[in-house]
Amino acid sequence: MKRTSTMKQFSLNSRSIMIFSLIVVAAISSIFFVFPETIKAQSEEKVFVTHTGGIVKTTGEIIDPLYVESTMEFDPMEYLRDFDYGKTSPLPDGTTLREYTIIAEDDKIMEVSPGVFYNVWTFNGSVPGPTIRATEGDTVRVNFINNGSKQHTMHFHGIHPAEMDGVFESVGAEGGRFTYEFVAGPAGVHPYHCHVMPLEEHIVHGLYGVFIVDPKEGRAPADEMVMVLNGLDTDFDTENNFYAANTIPFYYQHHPIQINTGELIRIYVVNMVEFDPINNFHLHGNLYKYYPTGTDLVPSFYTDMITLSQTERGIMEFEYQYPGKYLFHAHKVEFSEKGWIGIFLVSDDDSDSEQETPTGDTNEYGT
Ligand SMILES: [Cu+2]
Repeated sequence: MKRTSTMKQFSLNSRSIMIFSLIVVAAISSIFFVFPETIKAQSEEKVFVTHTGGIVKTTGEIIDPLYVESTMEFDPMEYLRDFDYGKTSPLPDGTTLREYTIIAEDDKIMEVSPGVFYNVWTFNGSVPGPTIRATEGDTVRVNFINNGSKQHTMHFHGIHPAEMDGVFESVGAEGGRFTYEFVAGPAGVHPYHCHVMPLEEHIVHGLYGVFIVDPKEGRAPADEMVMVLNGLDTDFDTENNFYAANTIPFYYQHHPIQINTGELIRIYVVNMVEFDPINNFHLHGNLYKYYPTGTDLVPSFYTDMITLSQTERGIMEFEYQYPGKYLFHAHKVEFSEKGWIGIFLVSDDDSDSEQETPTGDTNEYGT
């Protein structure tokens, strides 16, 4: 009796389970039929090749997982020695006009660390924007186009008329234009950045770059580089998650900067880190002459360590006597361990300087 009843019950249960399963399958199929893209987007694991050559798979657990059309690539090695002198033409008074076109956008996605995608706001498609370079006394004309979805401006540090300060004349979204024009000066290294409120938001998303004004008498020939010290708040909690020289954490550690013994190295360094009150720059196996803001031709310090507050900047000059690998990094160890660290690979032989020698994934800092 008991067995028959159990069998009957089992048969009933299995029939109900079967009917229930059919309903569930039919329901899921109909959802897929109605919303096929939704299902696909949620379940499909995307595969990415990162800038370090690694393979990353994601289903969207990280910020902006989709490697969309507007995803941008950035090569810190190319940025390092890339200077934009503008389009030059002579003016009637014998001075030089340098014209630049700068386009702001705020919809790009960038892989800032392997697998971490972040919405960057850019000048000419990169963070930092192009390094604008002129000589003291040149007329700088910047044709600014705002193709972003928010108002933006360009505010240059330096000497210029009030209406060229990029603060009170917000440039409208979706194609707004403004022409900034001023005489380049004083000689030195200056930042430029968007000055629309909330300022912190417009800066930390990446709307900044470097403006170099060369002295009329020039500087001694050197292997010149630009390093923008920046931080990335990828989870929007007003604390930086990553730090870097030129945006990509650890980049110059894995791709050492090749330089030569006995050659003058000149670095234009600008601190654009927000949220943290200070940053610093320590060089190994050497000391450098330091020119704060680059405005004086006589160095103020001979040191291996400078401390920089927001937008503080200067020029470092040094030569290596001995070949080998030398670290440079923030001596605020938290910053170096979160990406602000690099290596100079110093060679005795000029012919080696063309090749990059990645050091692999070893943490050279010894942690
Ligand atoms: Cu802005």
